[in-house]
Amino acid sequence: MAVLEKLTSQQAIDLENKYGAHNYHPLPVVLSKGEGVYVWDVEGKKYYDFLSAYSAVNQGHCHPKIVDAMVNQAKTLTLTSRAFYNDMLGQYEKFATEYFGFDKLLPMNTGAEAVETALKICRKWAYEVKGIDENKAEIIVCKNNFHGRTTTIISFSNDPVARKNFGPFTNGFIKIEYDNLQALEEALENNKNVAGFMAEPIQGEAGVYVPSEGYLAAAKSLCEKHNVLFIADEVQTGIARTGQLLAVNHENVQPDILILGKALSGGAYPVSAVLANDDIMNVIRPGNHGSTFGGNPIAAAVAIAALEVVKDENLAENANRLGKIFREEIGKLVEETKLVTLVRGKGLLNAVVINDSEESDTAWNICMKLRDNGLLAKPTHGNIIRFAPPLVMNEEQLMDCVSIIKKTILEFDK
Ligand code: IF1
Repeated sequence: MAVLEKLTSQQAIDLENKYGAHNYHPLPVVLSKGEGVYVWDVEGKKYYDFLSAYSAVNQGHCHPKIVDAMVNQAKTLTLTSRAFYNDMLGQYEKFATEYFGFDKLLPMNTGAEAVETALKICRKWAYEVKGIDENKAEIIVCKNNFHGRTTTIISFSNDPVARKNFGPFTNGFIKIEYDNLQALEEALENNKNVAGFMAEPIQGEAGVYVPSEGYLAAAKSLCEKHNVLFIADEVQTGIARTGQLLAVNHENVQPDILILGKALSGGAYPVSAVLANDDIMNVIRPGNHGSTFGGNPIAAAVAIAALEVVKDENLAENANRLGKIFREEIGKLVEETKLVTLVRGKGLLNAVVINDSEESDTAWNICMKLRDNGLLAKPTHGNIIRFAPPLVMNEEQLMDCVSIIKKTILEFDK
């Protein structure tokens, strides 16, 4: 028997169930091909992808320019480790730092690793530059955050499912209400040991929670006033998803530390990064931090191509324009049916709230029907459905999707 054979959907699901850890509860659809805004299941049914691998596939599935960069580099040199130099990393670092406007970049692979990296840089800066006593530094984070799944990161999560029985946890974090400037001001004023404030510009996992206008800019100036680093986790909101290159750009904020992942590679390869200026990044010296794969030549080639696609194809502009149309159209649906209470979001990161309890299975059932009708989306928190298609979508495709969503939800309302 060949190791790899063509499977039916049920066979693929059965294999994962039997041989894989049960750390996910996927929507039952088995995908085997992707192109642009579309994916196909193993039986050949075509779907619009409205998750984009949680915003990793902003540039669309299997973007030819990104795939070519990956394949060409894979045939030339894949990995050297950082024990030696490679001829791609420096070019990528120059390109990406100029692209985002920072002095330096530290390459990692996954979002969680980049968050960990940012926290370590922030702490070291606190001791060596700000002058906080060793082991006393605190970092302010927000309630209902999602920054990944490592032990330190779940230490400041308040999701019981993500935390339960994974303790003991890492100290040194202060949790405040999101979108609450007074809470931030109090946390900063009462404590000389605060090193940083880390936030998602839009809370993704919390259900695409967009903070009040001006929140990020005001939070940044409060941080400046208290000599505290403003750390933006743009792993999900970055790379054109919200209608600007970065979500902080909506408020003209330059973070002290920027965290990127997901779409930094167009979903082709795990690539993440932390960016900062020299006064901060220079606290990191040989031996302090690293990763076998971080900064490898394939990652460098893929990330350059992925970032070029974002500019070449005006993805931020497109996300901004289509996002407005999407919220306007779904807004009409909110008027039409009691089943949907609201639509919120920015650019093409949007969510609708279903008028039912978090324990109900209504949103799940709607997603199953959307699947049957050729559109893939996933519920979060039981009653919220996230809608985040690849940013290469055009208006005609978007209107097609809007009509699938409307039709499906109105069927439910009968
Ligand atoms: C999963 C959510 C999205 C993130 C931010 C860091 C990371 C993430 C702001 C870690 C990851 C993911 C991971 C994914 C679900 C997902 C997610 F629903 F949890 F919130 F995107 F909406 N910072 N987000 O959103 O990045 O280590 O995963 O590369 O399956 O857990 P990672």
